[in-house]
Amino acid sequence: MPLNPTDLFDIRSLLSEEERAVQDAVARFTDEKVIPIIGDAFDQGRFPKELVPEIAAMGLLGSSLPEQYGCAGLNAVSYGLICQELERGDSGIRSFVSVQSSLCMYPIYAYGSEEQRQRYLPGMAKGEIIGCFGLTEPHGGSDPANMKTTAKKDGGDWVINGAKMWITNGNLAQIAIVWAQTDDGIQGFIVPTDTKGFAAQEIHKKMSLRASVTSALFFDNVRIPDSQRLPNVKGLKGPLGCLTQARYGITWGPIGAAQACLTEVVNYTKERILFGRPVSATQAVQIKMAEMARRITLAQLLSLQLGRLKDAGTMQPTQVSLAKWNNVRMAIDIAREARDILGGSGITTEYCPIRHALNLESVITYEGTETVHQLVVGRELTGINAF
Ligand code: TGC
Ligand code: FAD
Repeated sequence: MPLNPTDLFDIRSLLSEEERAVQDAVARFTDEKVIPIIGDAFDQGRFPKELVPEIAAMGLLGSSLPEQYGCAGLNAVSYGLICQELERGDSGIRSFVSVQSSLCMYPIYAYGSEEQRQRYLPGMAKGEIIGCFGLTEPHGGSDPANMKTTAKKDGGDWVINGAKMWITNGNLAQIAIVWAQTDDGIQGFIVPTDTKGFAAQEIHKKMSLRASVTSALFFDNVRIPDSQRLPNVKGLKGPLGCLTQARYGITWGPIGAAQACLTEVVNYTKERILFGRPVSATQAVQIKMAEMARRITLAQLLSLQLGRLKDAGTMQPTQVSLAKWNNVRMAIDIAREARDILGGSGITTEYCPIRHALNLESVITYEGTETVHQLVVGRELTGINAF
């Protein structure tokens, strides 16, 4: 039996029946609904919002949260597979799901009141309420402790002032999860985006994540009642706890992007005849493709074990950092190499590698830059904080 080129170690055999069913369903969606339109959407700089109802109907929003809130109650490995299959289509589609699930629904579930959970989670699972997550500020996202956005208590209300930068879904969202400095440390707020004083401005001229909405958010005396504050967390561990969820999913996503690039070059080089033989018959190209398969396999094993640790409740943030660093680096290297193997054809969005390579420039920066994750691992090894 020939091996599957994008799963040489048959990682799929390590999945449960339910996990395989989730993977198959999302793979079908990506093949049928995402891949046919995504090159054009990327060219046009357009998030394909028309896909949201089907993404929601498949249970991909907040998929790990309990069924009592209208969610699918899937395990962490299934969430990872969702991210992998969506990002095989495009990082922008995976980003939409990551932000809604891990950065918006998760904090409402983990830090919100029961009333907030009931009010928001079912509508968010249906894709009727879209969220965005405002942590990064214009003066430096790697150091969120140096937050300048403030929330001041005024009677029974809070008044928020400040700005957030690079916010995925910013102009799509009905609610923003906003992290702000208070007299009692950093706290999170659910801000309806139609509140007076709130403004979202889309960021244009992006060369990356073009099929995703990225915005700046502005808060000018935005007044919200205390019932919009997330009551069950204070301090930086609130937003960092959300990032751990999202970063976990991001360790899986780039595997899909890399698989798409490998598939593209395997097919292309069989047909491309140069110097009297297919390019795939040259040693240099075979070594490059073998290297891609090797690195994809290692990344798959890393994410699967991470998922099993997460499902067992023992996953540590340092492990997430190592996997995010490794897997995004793996994918961006593969996408760039695949682009090169396609020659001139590789510079258009007719073929996926350049789109994935450009997208991965964002993925390697957001959710903690590669350097941030290297320093997290370094700190674990040495006990010394070198930030
Ligand atoms: P430190 O001051 O030591 O820790 C503060 C508190 O947080 C706890 N903690 C964590 N909790 C959960 N998960 C983690 N990963 C955690 N890391 C730390 C920690 O235990 C402590 O708790 P307590 O109870 O003692 O107060 O902070 P640190 O030194 O660990 O943090 C430094 C650093 C650089 C690692 C952190 O600031 C950082 O991660 N910076 C990068 C910021 C970042 O990743 N921003 C991402 C913004 S969101 C985004 O990019 C979305 S893109 C989405 C998309 O489109 O897909
Ligand atoms: P900076 O923090 O200014 O970093 C600049 C450089 O300095 C980087 O190379 C970094 O690695 C390096 N550096 C930082 N500290 C150190 C150090 N101690 N030692 C050595 N080098 C260091 N944020 C949100 O809150 N919500 C979102 O939804 C969101 N979506 C995003 C979508 C996109 C497309 C992008 C590009 C970003 C998004 N972000 C979002 C922001 C993202 O998290 C930040 O861009 C990221 O955290 C880095 O922050 P920064 O861009 O300000 O870079």
